[in-house]
Amino acid sequence: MNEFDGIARRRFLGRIAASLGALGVAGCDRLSQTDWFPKVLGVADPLNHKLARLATRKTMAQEFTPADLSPTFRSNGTSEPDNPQYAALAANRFADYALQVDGLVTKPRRFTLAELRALPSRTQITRHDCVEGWSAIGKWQGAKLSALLDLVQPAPNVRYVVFHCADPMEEGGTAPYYESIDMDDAYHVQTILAYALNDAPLPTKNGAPIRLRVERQLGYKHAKYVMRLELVESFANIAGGNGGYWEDQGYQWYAGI
Ligand SMILES: Nc1nc2c(c(=O)[nH]1)N[C@H]1C(S)=C(S)[C@@H](COP(=O)(O)O)O[C@H]1N2
Ligand SMILES: [Mo]
Repeated sequence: MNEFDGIARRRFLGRIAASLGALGVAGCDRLSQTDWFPKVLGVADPLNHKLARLATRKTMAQEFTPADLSPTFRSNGTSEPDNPQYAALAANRFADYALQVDGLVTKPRRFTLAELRALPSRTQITRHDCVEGWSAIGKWQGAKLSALLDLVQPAPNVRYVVFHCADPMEEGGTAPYYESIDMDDAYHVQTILAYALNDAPLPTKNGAPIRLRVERQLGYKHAKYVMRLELVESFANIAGGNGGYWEDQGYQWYAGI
C-alpha cells in the first residue's frame, strides 16, 4: 500500500465512521431489542441500508479535479473475461455488442454501443474504494442509467437492477459475476454505464465495453463487462439469491455510505 492509498483509505473509513455516528447507529442494539423497532424498519433489509437511505437518498459522492487523478487506474478481480463469446465480441472491437435490458420492463430492448453513447451522458472524477485496501481516482464518462430506464419503462413493482457480467468466476465454470443496486441508486445522477476512463475507451482490464459506476458504493458493486440488465422485484431466482457474486459469499449487499 503506498502513502496515497493509506491516506485515502483512512479518510474513507473516517467518512463511514462519521456517517454512522450521525445516524446514531451506536444506539441501535438497544433499540432493536424492543418489539416495535424491527417492524418499523422492515426485517427483510439490513438495518444499515435502511438507516443510510433515510439520510443519503440524494447525497452526492465527492468529485475531484483533473489534478487529483491517479497516474494509473489499476485493475482488480477479472482483468480479461475467460469467455469465448466475450472474446469474439472483443476481437471485433465490440461492433456486435448489445446490452440486453429485460425483466420487469414495459419495453425490453437491446442497446448497441453506439446507442449507449447517444444517450444523455455524465462525466465525473471520483474515487474508487476497494475493500481489499486500495483506492484510485479516475475520470469516467458514460450513459446515465436513469436515461436508459426512462426508455425501457420499469414496472411499478421493480425494486432492483441486476447487472449480469461476461466473466465466469470459477475456473472452467459458468457462474458469472453479477451485482445489483436499488432504484435510489439506479436513478441517482452519478450512476452511469461507463464506456470511457480518463478520456479513452474503457480498457479491457477495467470492464470493456461497459461497466457500472455507482459512486456512493464500494468497489465490488461496480460491475465490469456488463452484458445484461435485469429488472426484478426480488433476488429469489438469481444465482445464490443474495443480489451479487460477493454477496453470495457473505459480503454486505448494501456497500454504500
Ligand atoms: N465483472 C466483474 N466486475 C467486477 C469485478 C470482477 O471481478 N468482475 N471486481 C470488482 C471489484 S472487487 C472491484 S474493486 C472493481 C475493480 O475495478 P477495476 O478493475 O476497474 O479497478 O470491479 C468490481 N467489478
Ligand atoms: Mo474490490
